[in-house]
Amino acid sequence: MRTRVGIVGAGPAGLLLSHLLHLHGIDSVVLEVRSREAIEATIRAGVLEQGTVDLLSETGLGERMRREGFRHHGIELRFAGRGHRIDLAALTGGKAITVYAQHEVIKDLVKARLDAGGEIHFSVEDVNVLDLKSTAPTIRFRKDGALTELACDFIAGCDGSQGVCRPSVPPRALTHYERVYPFAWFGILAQAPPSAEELIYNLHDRGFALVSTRTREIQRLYFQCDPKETVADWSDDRIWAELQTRLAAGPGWKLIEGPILQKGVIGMRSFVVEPMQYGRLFLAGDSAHIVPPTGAKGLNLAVADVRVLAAALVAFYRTGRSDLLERYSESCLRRVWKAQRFSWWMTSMLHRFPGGDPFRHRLQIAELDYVTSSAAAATALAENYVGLPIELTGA
Ligand code: RFL
Ligand code: PHB
Repeated sequence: MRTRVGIVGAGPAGLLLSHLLHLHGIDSVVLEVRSREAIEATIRAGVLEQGTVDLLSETGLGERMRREGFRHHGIELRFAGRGHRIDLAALTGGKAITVYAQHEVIKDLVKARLDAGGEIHFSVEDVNVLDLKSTAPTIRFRKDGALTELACDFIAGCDGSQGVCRPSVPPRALTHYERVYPFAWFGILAQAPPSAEELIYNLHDRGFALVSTRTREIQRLYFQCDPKETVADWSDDRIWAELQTRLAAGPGWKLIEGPILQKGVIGMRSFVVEPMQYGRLFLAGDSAHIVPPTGAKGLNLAVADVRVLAAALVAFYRTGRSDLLERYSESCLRRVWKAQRFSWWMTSMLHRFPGGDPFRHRLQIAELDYVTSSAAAATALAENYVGLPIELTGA
């Protein structure tokens, strides 16, 4: 087997890269360890930045998103029992976010690739990336038990935080930056109508809570918990009582409850690897960086990376120039670190840290007070939340 770009991982990064390359006539093959059913059913992100929405729309993937997604022009920051609206659109010249589940984006991408004759191999095993420093890197894998080799010009490592691509780079070639937070998120999907028209990020003495949505019938809610806690520790009644307590905001507001359809505990960490390239292997998305979910940036960063990578590969195949590929890591990392800063800042402002340091808590309240009362501070939050621009220098 031979292709120009071998792509490891059919997450948002890998599938979108394959789609963007196809639109420029560049062939690729995507290899995925899980089944199509599994990737289309995994519950993860929900918030798409304005730039992500624009890119999906411009490349023919926006039809269902426009119909079924929810465009939100603001978010609420709630603390000390009171809500404060951040008017994203007014503060950013009309930009907004769209709430449309990651697995719906995945379904749209898989369908677009398969309809266009694209090659995605699901449920492959034993994936290995080889000869990364040569001009002919190879991916070896098992499909239906048979060992197969895919010869490539380039390999895109889009295999997420637990993939094989990053660990295949000699350790001394990479620098890791990491911060692990002393708390986690407990996430649920509940069958209930929305309790609010916009997302609510809430700080309470008992910890963080987040009200998000999926559809008119299904809501997505999160609350801060101890990383050691498990789903078994939280009965449905206990979950609703905790959420009601944390989100209480006077007599006029109540969280609407309903049957809980899914529960999970999500660890929180910040992680970046530098550089995002080794020879002809390019890392994109979660394989190169992880953000805590408080800023809603992970999927959006994956999209930004592959946009830069696709532009660099298109330039290479059109004109033979490789300078954009050489600058790929540097271009992405500037934006990655800004998203890291924003995600760390949102996380630090909105969570209770174990030990209950009263000084830190006062600072958090002061920060929230400042962000919700100063146009300058609110604008800084808004422009980061809707997404900083993607710089495609020289493309
Ligand atoms: P993915 O989505 O993890 O996809 C990687 C794919 O690679 C496959 N794979 C392999 N394939 C072949 N060979 C191997 N050896 C392989 N090893 C792994 C995997 O099966 C998988 O299909 O990475 P990608 O494409 O980089 O996308 C990143 C995003 O998925 C992630 O950043 C977001 O989900 C993060 N995130 C959010 N991001 C946002 O932008 N907005 C949000 O609102 C948001 N909310 C969230 C989130 C992540 C969450 N969790 C569960 C961590 C909310 C949550 C709860
Ligand atoms: C979600 O809807 O899953 C979601 C929303 C906002 C976040 C993280 C996750 O910050």
